[in-house]
Amino acid sequence: MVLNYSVIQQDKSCGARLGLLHTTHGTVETPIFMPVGTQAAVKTMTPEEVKEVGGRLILGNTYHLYLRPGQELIREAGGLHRFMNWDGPILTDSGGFQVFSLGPLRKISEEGVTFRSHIDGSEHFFSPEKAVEVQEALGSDIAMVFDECAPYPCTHEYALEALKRTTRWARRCADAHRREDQALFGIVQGGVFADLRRQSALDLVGLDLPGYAIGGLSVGEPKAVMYEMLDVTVGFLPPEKPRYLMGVGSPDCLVEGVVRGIDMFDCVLPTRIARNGTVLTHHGKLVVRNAEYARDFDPLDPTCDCYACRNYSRAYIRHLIKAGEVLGIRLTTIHNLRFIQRLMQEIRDAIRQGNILEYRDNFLKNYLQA
Ligand code: PRF
Ligand code: ZN
Repeated sequence: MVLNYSVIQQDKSCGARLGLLHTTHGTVETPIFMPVGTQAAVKTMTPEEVKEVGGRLILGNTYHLYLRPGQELIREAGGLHRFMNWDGPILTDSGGFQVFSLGPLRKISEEGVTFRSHIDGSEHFFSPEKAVEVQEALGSDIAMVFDECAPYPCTHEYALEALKRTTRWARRCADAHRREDQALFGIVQGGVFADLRRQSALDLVGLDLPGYAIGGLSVGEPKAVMYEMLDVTVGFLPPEKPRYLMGVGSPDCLVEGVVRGIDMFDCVLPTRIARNGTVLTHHGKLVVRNAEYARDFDPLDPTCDCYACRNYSRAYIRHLIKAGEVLGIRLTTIHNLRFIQRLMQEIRDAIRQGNILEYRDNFLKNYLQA
């Protein structure tokens, strides 16, 4: 088995668990947050810097890398790890979500999706088989099935059709998948409908894949609805396999996801908000770009151990961002990724010590009061 997951400790009063995920490129502890490197780079960061802030498993995007520079070029480079100089594990998203986000630029059929490139408008066709072929060429440690993420809101009828297609496509992905050093995860869909989440999870579990993601959430629905869907879905997933909540990464959702039994997360949020001058702290978000920080010579977060907080002030970083100096957004990115990685470390420590629910309540009290 290429991917071996083991639960080290299961919390008694909630779904939270500690685990070890063994991949072709090393072992990582779960729950884990995966920084997003859409175009074979975590924006503004070197792999060494990603490691220094605690990043261990990163995400790449099939859609983007297929369009540019193309999977054959990456194969020629010796695979995505070699190409980008990251020797740790990589997970690639299938392109399903990105292609479906293109709106009027795409056309869906049973065979696959025809879409136009957001770069030059050229026409392309993606199918489950193509998504597997591209991910095998990239050589990621974990590949994702090609799924259809239903929009929010949508009807029960639409969500049912999307989930049934997602299951059929998952089977085609599994049949096409050859690489033994790569694990292929399924993706549960079903919109915000409990009966559909149940059906999707049961159908996919029947395919006996090495891990399962929960897709189609955090697409505009209220957080309470997302939490309810997590509770329903996790209940039908096998406890011995890893569970990945796709595209979720706000600090409160990470903590709430973990207590519901999620092991893996990814999100552009920490890196994206960093680039517009917003940083994460235990007391909520801080918009360091704002005028109120012009003469604030404290670090972004006085309790943070990151390179930015050890060396620079809010006033200086605000100045860099206002002046368009790229160092500014590099520093906010380093800080935000470090904040999230420390949060995950605190979460794992709390599970280990048996007080994750207490940790959650205390974290949310501070984080959401702001
Ligand atoms: N499917 C895929 N990638 C995703 C999602 C999904 O539903 C989401 C939804 N939050 C984020 N990324 N393939
Ligand atoms: Zn910091």
